[in-house]
Amino acid sequence: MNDRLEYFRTLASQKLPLERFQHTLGVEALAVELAPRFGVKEGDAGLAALTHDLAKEYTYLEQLKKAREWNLILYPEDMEIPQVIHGRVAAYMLRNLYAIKNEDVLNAVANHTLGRPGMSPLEMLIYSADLMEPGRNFPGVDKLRQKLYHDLKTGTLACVEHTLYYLKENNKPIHPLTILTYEDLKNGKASKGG
Ligand code: DGI
Ligand code: FE
Ligand code: FE
Repeated sequence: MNDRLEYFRTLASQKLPLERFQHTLGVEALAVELAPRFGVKEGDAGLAALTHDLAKEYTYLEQLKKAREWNLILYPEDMEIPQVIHGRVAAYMLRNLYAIKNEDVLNAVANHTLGRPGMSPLEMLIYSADLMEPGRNFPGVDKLRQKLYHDLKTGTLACVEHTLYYLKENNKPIHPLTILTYEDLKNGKASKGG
């Protein structure tokens, strides 16, 4: 397992620009630190964190081309907001090119940008750690961190609320999955929540 983590850490360092690689290490550190608190295996948290942004080595055009080829387009908005599909592209590659079989890890990678209704603890952990890893620095990030340390589901809901607020403030289109994720967490229906 450690060999595998080392393999994907090296892969990320080779494929991603330095800043994106450092972000990846930040997500790994936070996700692995918090994993035991939420009953998540540290190895799964580390693997999902290290691989979540691997498809960012490709341009949006390349990501869209792969997503179309691999039937990963689920909503018309996926084409209109191309920055949201790199998780699904990475998960497809991890499954088919890198032989990762852990469905929970693959789901955590695929859904790290938009979430989905019924996220597992690992999916919520990666979604949240992505937004608040130590390298992230925006107003309110410490409050989000406090909430996540206290409770996985509340912390994840706060992350979705932050994203919705940011998107509305900046007049950005909101992806339907962002809304579905928000409503699901708000209604407390997330499966196996922390
Ligand atoms: O890949 P990262 O930069 O680490 O973070 P991410 O995968 O969570 O998000 C990638 C981008 O997607 C980020 O700029 C926020 C954006 N995003 C997430 N949800 C939505 C969204 N953009 C729009 N327009 N609508 C959404 O619902
Ligand atoms: Fe991402
Ligand atoms: Fe990320």
